[in-house]
Parts: sequence; structure tokens; C-alpha cells
Amino acid sequence: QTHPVPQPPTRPIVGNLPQIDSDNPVQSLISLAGEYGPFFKLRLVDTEMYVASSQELVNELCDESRFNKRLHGPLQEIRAFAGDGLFTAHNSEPNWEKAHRILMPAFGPIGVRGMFDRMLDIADQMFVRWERFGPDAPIDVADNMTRLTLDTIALCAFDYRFNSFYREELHPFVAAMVGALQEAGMRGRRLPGMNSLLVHKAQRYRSNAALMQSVAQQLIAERRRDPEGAAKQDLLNLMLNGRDPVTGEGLSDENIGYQMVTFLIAGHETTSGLLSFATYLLLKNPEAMARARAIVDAVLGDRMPRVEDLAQLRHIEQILMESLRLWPTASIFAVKPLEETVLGGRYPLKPSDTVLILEPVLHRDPAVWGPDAEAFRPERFAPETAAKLPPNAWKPFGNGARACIGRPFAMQEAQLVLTLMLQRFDIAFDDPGYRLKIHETLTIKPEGLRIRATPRRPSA
Ligand code: MNH
Repeated sequence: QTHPVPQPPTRPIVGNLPQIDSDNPVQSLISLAGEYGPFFKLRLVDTEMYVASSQELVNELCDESRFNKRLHGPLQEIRAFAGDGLFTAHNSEPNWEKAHRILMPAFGPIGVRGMFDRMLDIADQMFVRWERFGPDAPIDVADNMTRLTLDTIALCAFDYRFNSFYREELHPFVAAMVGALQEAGMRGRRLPGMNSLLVHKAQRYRSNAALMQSVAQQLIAERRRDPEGAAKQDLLNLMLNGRDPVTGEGLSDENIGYQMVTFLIAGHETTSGLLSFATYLLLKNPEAMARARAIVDAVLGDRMPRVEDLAQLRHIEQILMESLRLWPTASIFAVKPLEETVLGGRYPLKPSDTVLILEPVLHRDPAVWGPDAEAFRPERFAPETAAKLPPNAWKPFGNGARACIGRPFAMQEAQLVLTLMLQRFDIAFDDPGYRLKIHETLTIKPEGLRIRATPRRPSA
């Protein structure tokens, strides 16, 4: 039988808007889930949505014969500059399937292995800088990791160097992207009608979108002119020359531009947040840090890592998976029913409904993770234990066909960076009394986390 869906008390017109802190929407939803349970309903002015957070319900919501991706509010906004790129395309748009088929091989394990040297190039830049600063300089972790992930994706995807470690201010493209992402977030929080009244903000939004497209189109044009361009092994060449095996068609320049913006948006904050939380969690769990260090030393000693070493460093990957469990940096994704259906045998849903999947609560479901769900225990992801987890209990990369295409890329990059950090430095909190505070944008990251890094051995 069907049941009424819990909903926090509403106010006229605004509905549940007062219960959502506009600077901390994810944290608001986490505390509402604590109060109203694994399935509740919200109305934010004129938009209704459900929020699901137990493995039992999410397991059903991940059944692609019943549900598929919904572009929820923030993604609708991001379409203003990411267009029908992979992340913001509707399921029904032909460019999604086409680009997915063309790009899949490059983002698969073999394609990503070929990017190892470029990942190492950027990581080395960051750590050389840490060495030069020395043990007395506080290092802003999220800031460093964001420079690193941006430079890495740009170098791997289109052989372009932002050189973020050699400049204080942001590269113009990056500045436009950060500005546009910020405004996309703000637009979603304003009351209906307000966005069109804020003429200057709307103008700036459009000019940032235009700047990103023009830089992308410039890179495309330069690549076509470059006599050595065709030999380059990167995503840009694949997009320029690749043909969809099904339709035989290539991607338009406009769509390639959207994919370039998409990789930068989707590919930098999430991975940088992951590396920042992993650093924080290791600092809070010295035994886990010591164990990870011992494994890195046993595999690498003093030498530079090679791509073949990563298979011996699965434990580092488990640390990253456990970090993504506790602090999934893209904390929410949304689905809709394909047809009228009943969720969990009790909640009727229809195709116009939106269900948000709230990963941070899902990832702490005591029925799955036990009474110590809050504890950082990378061993949960050791193959023997992970095999016993129920399906769809861990969803930091989303679901099914619309899951993250960049997962192998992000995991390889993060594995390499964490390994190098453990190999080269003793790290400590700059402020031993640091208390975790979450900063929310489209993603989450630890705010104000600063460390000191002491080189373990004299640099070569
Ligand atoms: Mn990524 C989709 C999380 C790194 C490119 N990514 C998603 C989704 C989640 C996600 C969740 C599904 C969103 C939705 O259902 O609406 N992504 C992450 C996390 C990391 C990450 C947690 C790092 C850690 N992502 C990356 C990297 C890239 C990338 C790196 C690119 C190099 N992600 C994408 C793209 C999509 C996506 C592209 C959209 C895929 C599709 O729908 O076809």
C-alpha cells in the first residue's frame, strides 16, 4: 500500500525554501534526512523534489529499466555554457550517444594509462613548489589541488598548459569558468524572476560563456593549423577526427567546444575535492597514514612512480574510495521515473517527478556500513570485503549509462598524486586544532584546510 511521503512543514509561496541554507544546500539536505528519514519531499517555491538516501531505495532508483538521469536545477543552469556536452545533455539528445561512443575508448583504462606521464608532469610541478616553499610555509590544500587538477585535465585533454603553478591570478579561461559556475549556482538560488532583473550579472554570465567558447574554438583552429597537430594523442584530436561507429558521423565544432568546457568543469573540482578530503582524512587517522606510507615506500622506495606501479598501490585507491564514501565531492545526482511506478512498494512516482540521490547519507546507511559508518576505514574497499557490499551502496560517480566517464582518469590522477605526497613529504595540519568545515559550490571541499609539508629526503 502507498504511504504519505514525509515533508518538512511548508510556508506559503516559498514552501521549504527557509529550511535550505542557500550557501550550504547539501549540508541542509543531510540534516533534513536525519530528521525526516531516507525518503522525503521538498517544495522550493515552484519546484518539487524527493530526496532519497537509503541503499534499499537507491538500489531501485539505479535500475535503468525504471529510472534515468534528470538534469536537476544546477545542471540546467550549466547548460548555458556546457550546452549539450556529455554532462549536461538530455538523454534524448543525439549528441549524447554520439559523443559517448566516440570518447569512451579514450577514457577507458587503456586510454587513461597513456596520460600517466602528463599527470606526473603536473603533479611534479606542484610538489617541487612545496619543496621550495619548505616546511614553514602553510599550504592551502584545496587551492593547490584545484590548480593541479585544472592543469592536468587541460594538458591531457588538449595539450594545453594553464601553468597555474607559475601564476598567482587565474588564467582568463579559468576565471571565466569559475565566474560562470558561481553565477550558475547563484541563479538557482534566486527567487523566480530575479535572474532577468539582474541585468549586469546576466550580461557578465553571457560574456563568460562566450569567452570560454571563443578560447575553445581558438584551440580547435590552432590544432587544425598545427602541422604536427595530427600526431598528438589527446582528447581534442579524438574529437576532431573520431567518427561515431554507429552513425559514421563526427562531432561538430560547436559540440567539441562544449565538451572541452565540460571536461574542465566536471574534471577539476571533483578530483581536487577528493584529494583535499583524502589529505584531511589521513591527517585525522595517523595509523591509516602510516600504513599507506609503508606501502608506498615498499613499492617505490626513492624512485619515480611508473604506470605499472599503480597495480601494486591498490591500497591508495581504497583510501580514495573510502574518502569518496565519507565525502562524495559531487554529492547529489538526480533521476526520474520512465513510467509511473511505486518506489519501495510504498511511494508512487510519475515521470514528471525528480528524485535527488543524497550520496553522503546513502554512504553512511548503517544497514550497509554498520555502526562505525562514520569511521574512516579504507579496508572496507579491500576486494574481499567490497565484494560483500550490496549493490548501489556506493555511488560517488553516479549511475549507469550517465555515470562519470572520467572515473578512471580521476582515480589514476588522484592515486598518483596521493602516492607522491606520501613518498615525498611528512605532512601535518598547519593548525592542529583544525575542524572540518565544508565549502559548497557545485561540489564540496574542505574549507580553510592548510598543511605543512616537510620533505622526507633531500630532493634529487
Ligand atoms: Mn565526473 C558525470 C562525479 C571526475 C567528466 N561525474 C559525473 C557524475 C558524477 C560525477 C556523480 C554523474 C552526474 C549526474 O548523474 O548528473 N566526476 C565525479 C567525481 C569525480 C569526477 C566524484 C572525481 C573524483 N568527471 C571527472 C573527471 C572528468 C569527468 C576527471 C573528465 C575528465 N563526469 C564527467 C562527464 C560526466 C560526468 C563528462 C557526464 C557523463 C555522461 O553523462 O555521459
